[in-house]
Amino acid sequence: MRSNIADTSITLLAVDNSARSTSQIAVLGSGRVGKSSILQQYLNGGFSNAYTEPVEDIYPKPYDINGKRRFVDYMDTAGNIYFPAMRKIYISKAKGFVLVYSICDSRSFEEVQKLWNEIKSVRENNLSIPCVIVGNKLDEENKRQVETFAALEWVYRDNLGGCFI
Ligand SMILES: Nc1nc2c(ncn2[C@@H]2O[C@H](COP(=O)(O)OP(=O)(O)OP(=O)(O)O)[C@@H](O)[C@H]2O)c(=O)[nH]1
Ligand SMILES: [Mg+2]
Repeated sequence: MRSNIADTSITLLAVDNSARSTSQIAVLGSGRVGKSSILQQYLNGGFSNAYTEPVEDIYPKPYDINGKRRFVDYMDTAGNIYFPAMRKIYISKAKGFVLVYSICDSRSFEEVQKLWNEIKSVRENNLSIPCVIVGNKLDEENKRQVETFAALEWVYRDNLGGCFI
């Protein structure tokens, strides 16, 4: 996971030639699939089993690229989107996406496909938008509802990057 999110960040910084020094990566997906946990693990190196209430939060992370300090704002979003208008803003503005589903929740897999379709319908040049699909809760194999093959087949067909964690 670590390398996939990091790769996404580097890619989007490399293509961002604007004067702004901040780019946004939106982490989207259904409620309780593990978006906040993944971000905490990536940014702080830790994981807690405690569930925290869904909040919309911004985590800036600095990167030194060619001697210049650039920031990536990781946007943690609420899965049970109470604010559809916020989702529309993320979808229209983010430079990159991490779309998360749980392998134990087939509806969450349908949701990431809907999200990607929405991104494609709103954004031009969507093939150049860095987007990583994450199948989370791999440790819950006994409750699996989404077959690895189904996810890989979709990711391959839609030219997306992916990982299972
Ligand atoms: N077994 C297992 N549990 C996980 C994993 N990742 C997260 N969880 C648990 O799943 C629950 C939900 O995780 P969150 O990270 O809060 O999920 P979220 O997607 O941010 O949820 P919302 O903020 O409601 O949208 C928590 O109890 C986590 O501890 C995982 O890989 N495996
Ligand atoms: Mg959360």
